[in-house]
Amino acid sequence: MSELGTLEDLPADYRQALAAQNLVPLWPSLRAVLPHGQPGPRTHATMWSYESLRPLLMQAGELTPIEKAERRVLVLANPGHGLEKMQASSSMYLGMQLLLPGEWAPAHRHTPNAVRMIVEGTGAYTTVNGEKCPMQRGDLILTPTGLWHEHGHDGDEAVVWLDVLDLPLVYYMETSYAVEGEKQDVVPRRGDREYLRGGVVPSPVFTRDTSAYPMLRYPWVDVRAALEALAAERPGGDAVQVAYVNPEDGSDCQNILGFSALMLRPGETLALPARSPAMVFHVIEGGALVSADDTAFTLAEADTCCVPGFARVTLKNRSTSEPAFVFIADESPLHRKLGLYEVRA
Ligand code: 1HN
Repeated sequence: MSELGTLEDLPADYRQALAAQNLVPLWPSLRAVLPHGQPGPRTHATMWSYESLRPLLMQAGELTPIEKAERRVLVLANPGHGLEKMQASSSMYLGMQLLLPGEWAPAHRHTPNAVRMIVEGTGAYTTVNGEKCPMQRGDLILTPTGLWHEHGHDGDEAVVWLDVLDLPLVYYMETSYAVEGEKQDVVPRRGDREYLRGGVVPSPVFTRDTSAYPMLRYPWVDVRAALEALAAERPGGDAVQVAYVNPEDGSDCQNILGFSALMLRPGETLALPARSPAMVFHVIEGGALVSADDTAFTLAEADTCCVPGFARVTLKNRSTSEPAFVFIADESPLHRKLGLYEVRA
């Protein structure tokens, strides 16, 4: 690999003449945009402790009424991108959202896709295109691109959830915007009940749901039961992981980001192949050690971390007696669609 000329090699008047015509020489920056062998990610392996951030989130509840926030969120920002960019990775946004009893976060819809992973509390709900989705710890609720959504709270304790959006990508593409709406009328429909069992879908065929998002809520009780059943079926050493999919056709449940849940058996260590998409890990139950290349994090329940693409990731259950359950978000649907998906042995 030969050394390329730098900007400083060029005479100042030449550089000025280029800039005056909005021209830039490629060669001083060629290696930066095309590093050899593998990308140089801006995404740093970063961890957010729930125990540490929770008091600040509760303080936001005292400092900022919901009317002044619309969405009361502390963004989990990756310092590698600069905190002001509000991104966890190139394409993933993460935030911890607080809704207090009686509060209402008004209806809107927007181009970025969102999901919510419920972290604590009961009594809150999200209404998505008229379907009222109750929030329980560990549930995953989709609010895909273009669907109306609002959050309400009929209970008596603080409710917190993790928002995962593809906002950084959609914003980068200059396609990010929202539309405000009126309070939605609730329709009598529960996709989570209709699609409760894998292998069978509502029949007859002519009443099948042809919408792009037939299932909006994935209850944790069911996902956890699926993982337990898989663990009982599979020999140790096989990863116990389920993907959140569209139950009608088995495709990724959203277009850009992928979601899955993983069970680590007591004492289990899992080495993941290095893959091009960045990943987010959030502990639903138990505790896990996450290492990514030369960084390691000790995650307790409700902790979250992200790791850059191409990192060598190992997950380890911290307990030798209890299983650990981890929610995973990644950029793999996006990479696959763009033909950029890579796995390295
Ligand atoms: C949004 O609509 C929600 O609806 C949460 O709860 C976080 C972050 C950026 C843009 C839109 C919500 C968001 C968001």
